[in-house]
Amino acid sequence: MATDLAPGLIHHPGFLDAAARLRLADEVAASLDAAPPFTPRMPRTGKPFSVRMSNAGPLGWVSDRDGYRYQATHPETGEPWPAIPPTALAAWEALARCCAPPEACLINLYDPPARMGLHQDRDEAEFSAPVVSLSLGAPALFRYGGLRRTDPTRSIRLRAGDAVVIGGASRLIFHGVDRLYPAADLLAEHPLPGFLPTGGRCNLTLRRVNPGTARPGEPDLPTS
Ligand code: MD3
Ligand code: FE
Repeated sequence: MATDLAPGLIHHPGFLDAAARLRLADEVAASLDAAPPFTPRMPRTGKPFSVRMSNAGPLGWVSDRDGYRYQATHPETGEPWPAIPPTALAAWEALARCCAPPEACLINLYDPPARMGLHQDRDEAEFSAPVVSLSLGAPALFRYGGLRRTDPTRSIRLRAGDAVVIGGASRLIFHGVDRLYPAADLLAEHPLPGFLPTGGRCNLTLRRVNPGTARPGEPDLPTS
């Protein structure tokens, strides 16, 4: 069922079944009620992203003129982020095979023609833990390459319910989202009441930000 796309980069097509996708969509809707989507901006230039974002968990990823960073509060409401959705937490437990609970769950909202340019995820202080990605809504063309921006790239389609685990030798590869595809099955792929327009996509990434404890079963280290 799972496919190794590259060393450390594992695709689990249909990891979440239809019931789990609906449950996660409801949990994300509740999370976004508490922490409304915001439009991130590029450091220095202030150019807005086409993807809207929110977060759940002790820390959230934000970007504005001052730069990229993780912080404990919503950039507009000043409130702490809500708890990570239970269905996403269960996916981390099943797939991450790692150290400590995730500290951040970044919620990306794609409303066509939103896209995400080729980038590395390197704002974390912990690269030994994997990133776990979950997709809902419309399919997307995901592109990934190597450790250098100019390395050759490959593309795969990510569909609703797919999980991707990004760890090991792939943790710092360049990747992005080139485009969305029309959802073939709105009932199965668009259980996103209220928080995305028809044809939209939602991606959750679960991350460690700070080093956790080395030994399993021990309480996690403080994050601040
Ligand atoms: C490869 N999100 O939030 S998920 C991101 O579909 C991000 O919204 C994309 O890239 C999305 O940073 C892709 C798959 C993914 C996530 C994190 C990675 C691939 C990755 C980190 C390192 C390498
Ligand atoms: Fe990324």
